Amino acid sequence: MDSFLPSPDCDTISKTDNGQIDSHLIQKTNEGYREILPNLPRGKGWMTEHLVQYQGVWLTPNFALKGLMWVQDHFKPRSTDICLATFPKTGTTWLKALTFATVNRTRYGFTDHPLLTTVPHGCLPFLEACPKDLDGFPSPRLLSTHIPYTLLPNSMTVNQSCRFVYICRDPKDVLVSKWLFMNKLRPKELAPISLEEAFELFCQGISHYGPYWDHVLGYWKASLETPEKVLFLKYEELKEEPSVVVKRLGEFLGHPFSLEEVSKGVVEEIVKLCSFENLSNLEVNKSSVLKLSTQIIIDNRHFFRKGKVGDGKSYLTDEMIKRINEITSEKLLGSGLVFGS
Ligand code: PAP
Repeated sequence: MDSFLPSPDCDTISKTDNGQIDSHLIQKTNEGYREILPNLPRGKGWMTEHLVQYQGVWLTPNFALKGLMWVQDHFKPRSTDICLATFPKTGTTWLKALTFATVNRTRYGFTDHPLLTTVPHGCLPFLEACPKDLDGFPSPRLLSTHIPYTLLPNSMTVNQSCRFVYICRDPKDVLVSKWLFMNKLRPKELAPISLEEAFELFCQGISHYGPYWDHVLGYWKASLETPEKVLFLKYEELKEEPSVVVKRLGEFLGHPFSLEEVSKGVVEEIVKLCSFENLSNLEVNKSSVLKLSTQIIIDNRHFFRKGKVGDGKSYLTDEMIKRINEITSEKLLGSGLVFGS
C-alpha cells in the first residue's frame, strides 16, 4: 500500500506549483510566516531548540507553525471529511489504526491488512503536512491533525463542517510519554531535557500544541455542543473496553457494525489487529521509519513504548503528581470532564 503522507515541505511545494493563483497564495502565506516569526514569544523547546507561541498555542517554529498557517489559509474541507484530532502522545497511533481498520473493514482481509506492513501514521495524511496536497484525495477523506479546535478555520468547524474524533489521556501519562519521545528525537547537539524541566514546561503550557488542558477543553466543549460532529474519547476507556469504544467509533463514522459482524467477531478482530502487542511486534514497526518532513524522520518503534495506563506516575515524584492533579482539577473545573487520580 502507498503511504498517504504528503511532503510537508511547503517551500518545495511553492516552487513546484504550476497553478498561478495557488503559487501566489502560497507565497503570501510564506511571506506572512517570515514576517511574524521573529516577533513571536519564545519558550524552550523539547525536540527543537525553541517553541514559539502563535494564537495562544506553542508550536515548533518551522513544521508546526507553517503547518497551522497553511491549514488556516489553504485547506479546503469537505463535509464528508473525518479528522482524527489529538494532542501528541495521547493515542494518535492507536486511534489511526482503529479508524482506518474500521472504515476499511470490508476492503481488506485481516491476514493481508495494510496495517501489517504500514505504520498507522502512513495510512492517513497529516493535515499540517501541507493541506494543498489533499485536494486530489477521493472522498471520504480520513485525515489527522494536532491543531487545537479553536484554531481550526471556520470552514472546518461551522455548518457543513468535517467530523472529528478526538482522544485525550491522563496528563501525567502524556507528559512522561512526550518527554521520553522528544528526547529521542532531540538533536545530539542539544543537551537532553530533564524530567524536572519538561514537567515545569508542561505545567506552564509550553509543549507542542500546548497548553494541554486548553487543547482538551476545546474539543470537549465542541463535543458537548455538536455531538454529531465531534466524538470525544479517552485513552483509558479505550484500554478498558476497546470493543465497546470501537462499536461507538463505527457508529459515529457512519460505518456501524451489523449484528452479523458482531457475532462473527469482526470488532474483536479489529481490536486485536490494532492492539499494542500486535502492532509493536510487526517488522515494519520495529525497523522502518516515518518521514514526516525532510528534517523529521522518526523510527516507527518510537511510537510504541509501553502503551499502559498510569505509567507516568512511576516517573513522577509525589509532589509532581499532586501539582499536576491540582492544575488539572483547576483547569477542568465546571467542565464536566475528569481524569483519574
Ligand atoms: P504521536 O503523537 O507521536 O503520534 P501517540 O500515538 O499519540 O504519539 O502516543 C504514543 C503513546 O501511545 C505511547 O504511549 P507510552 O509512551 O505511554 O507507551 C505508545 O506506547 C502508545 N501506543 C501506541 N500504539 C498503541 C496501541 N496500539 N495501543 C495502546 N497504546 C499505544
